[in-house]
Amino acid sequence: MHITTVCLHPEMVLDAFKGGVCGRALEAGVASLRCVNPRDFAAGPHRSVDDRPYGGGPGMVLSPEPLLAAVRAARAGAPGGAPVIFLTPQGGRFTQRRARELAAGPGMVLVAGRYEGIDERAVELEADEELSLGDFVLSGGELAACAVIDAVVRLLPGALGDDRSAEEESFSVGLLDFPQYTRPAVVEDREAPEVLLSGDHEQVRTWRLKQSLGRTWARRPELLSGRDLDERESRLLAEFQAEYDIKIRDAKDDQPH
Ligand code: 9D3
Repeated sequence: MHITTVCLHPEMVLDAFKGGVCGRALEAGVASLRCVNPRDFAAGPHRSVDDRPYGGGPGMVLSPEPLLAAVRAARAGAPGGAPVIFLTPQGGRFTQRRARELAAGPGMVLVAGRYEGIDERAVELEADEELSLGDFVLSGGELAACAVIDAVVRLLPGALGDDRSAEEESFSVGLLDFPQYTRPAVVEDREAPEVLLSGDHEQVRTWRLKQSLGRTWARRPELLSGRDLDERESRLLAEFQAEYDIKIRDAKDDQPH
């Protein structure tokens, strides 16, 4: 996979992948990562890449010409069919589904903004798509580009993280993770769940599915609305809900009246 970022702080992106699963995948040649800096395409003695917003207001706006030149250089070096994606707060939400789609393609050009934003004409002329990470404010698109790269590269064949069994994945798609435990068996009077130490793999699988269903119901109920539960899943969730009810009652009993 051929990945190019267009950004004013290439070191932010390159340094983010010096280690870890994705860093190793890049070293192994599973994907390539290059950066194109609009400043290298800026004219004038100051190589300026930003200017004051037309209409007034705070901050600066990324100028269209150096950005367009950088994006076009990046596009020219990318495989045909690699989408040019602008990371902006106005974009559609980046999802695991989009990560899987991108991982199945030949590459991507990720354009990160800075300042108050990007001149809209550059977006209109070159963006195939706009993506956002969510409703919070970053100080630039570089970290958003890093998040997209990380989510995509770990899915590529040959990257560690692509080795999760299909069975394990299908078991819990769309659900929150079950809780994890490791040694020691007791921490400050809190025991690891007995079933996990039992060695009964079928019971462990069932307990984990129940926890995933229960936590999703308790914390992210909207994830269950788009999902049909089979008979076994419904029973496990009902068990979780009954136990959850008892826990809430017990917690209330412990409160001073
Ligand atoms: C939404 C805030 N904007 C109006 C006050 C100003 C502004 C702040 C920060 C405009 C751009 C940015 C930089 N953010 C990104 O480039 C960005 C981003 C984000 O801030 N949150 C979630 N996803 C993304 S993707 C790119």
